[in-house]
Amino acid sequence: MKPHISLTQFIIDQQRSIPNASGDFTMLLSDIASACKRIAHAVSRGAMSGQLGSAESENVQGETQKQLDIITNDIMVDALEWTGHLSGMVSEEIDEPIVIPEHFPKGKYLALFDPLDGSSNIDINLTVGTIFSILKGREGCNASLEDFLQSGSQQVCAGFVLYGPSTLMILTTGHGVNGFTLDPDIGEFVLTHRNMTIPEDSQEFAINMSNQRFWEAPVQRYIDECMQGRQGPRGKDFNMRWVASMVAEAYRILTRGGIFLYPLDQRQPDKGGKLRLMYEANPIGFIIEQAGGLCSTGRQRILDIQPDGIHQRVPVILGSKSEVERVVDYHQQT
Ligand code: P6P
Repeated sequence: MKPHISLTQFIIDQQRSIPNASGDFTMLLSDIASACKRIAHAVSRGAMSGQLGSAESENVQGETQKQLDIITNDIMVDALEWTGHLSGMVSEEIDEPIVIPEHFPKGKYLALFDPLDGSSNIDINLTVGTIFSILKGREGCNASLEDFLQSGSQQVCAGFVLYGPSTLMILTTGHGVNGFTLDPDIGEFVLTHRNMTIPEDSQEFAINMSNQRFWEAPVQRYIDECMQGRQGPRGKDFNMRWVASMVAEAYRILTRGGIFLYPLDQRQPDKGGKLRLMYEANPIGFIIEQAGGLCSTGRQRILDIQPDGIHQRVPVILGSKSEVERVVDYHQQT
């Protein structure tokens, strides 16, 4: 049987169709893949590593950090800062943009990442992941804060790596969505999911129901109708999932459709929601759109948002096109 195509071969094949491509992007993706292999190893060690549990510290989000939040952040920074492909980085775990050390060359790209999304699941051995977004920067100089404040539609690449029963990278460079499984026997990500597309219709929703009393009316209406099932206006029964790991929800939706909602919470409307725009909603939204789905705040396409901060939060409604369109329509009716 012909061996699977490796991630590197896949990206180089794409690079060959781009006139005057320097190869920088190919090398940057290879560096990210190497970092994620290291993270997969660290995560797989589980209790044997002695690195589970809280780090007794808080991140910029005011969330208690897990030891592995910090360890995986350091793996990403250590793997990417020296490569000469980046002029700066943003991490969920670090307040300010990460400056490329003086003695390293500054490249043409910017990397933004959540090094361990869903880390509240790490102590209970459920799927977590790394989310990354690549923007164009200014080659040769350290990135300013403003350099990062680009809308999601400016992304040149977005991906996430799932650390689950298998380690799987889901990637888009704006030409569809492909999945690469880490083959532990050879230490390579290999192409296993070509041209992933999301079913337009679905009967599965994902939302944290414990926040129901704080949702706005359009979301209340949508979920209420799903809960009424075939006796209600939708005329069909729905199923519900909630993993509390956005990467796991996104992958499930890529494979069988569905809708994921983390809506505005009326307790803190100015906070914009829980999920972060730059390194959660934008990269996952780019992937979902490239697979034929939609990603909205309910009022606006996520990838159109002009950010005003690197840790800005937004409401997120994403997944199967017809379901997201329905929620957006309900917002327009209010
Ligand atoms: P809750 C993980 O912390 C995360 O950022 C997303 O991955 C996930 O969808 C959400 O928060 C879970 O939030 O409030 O259900 O714990």
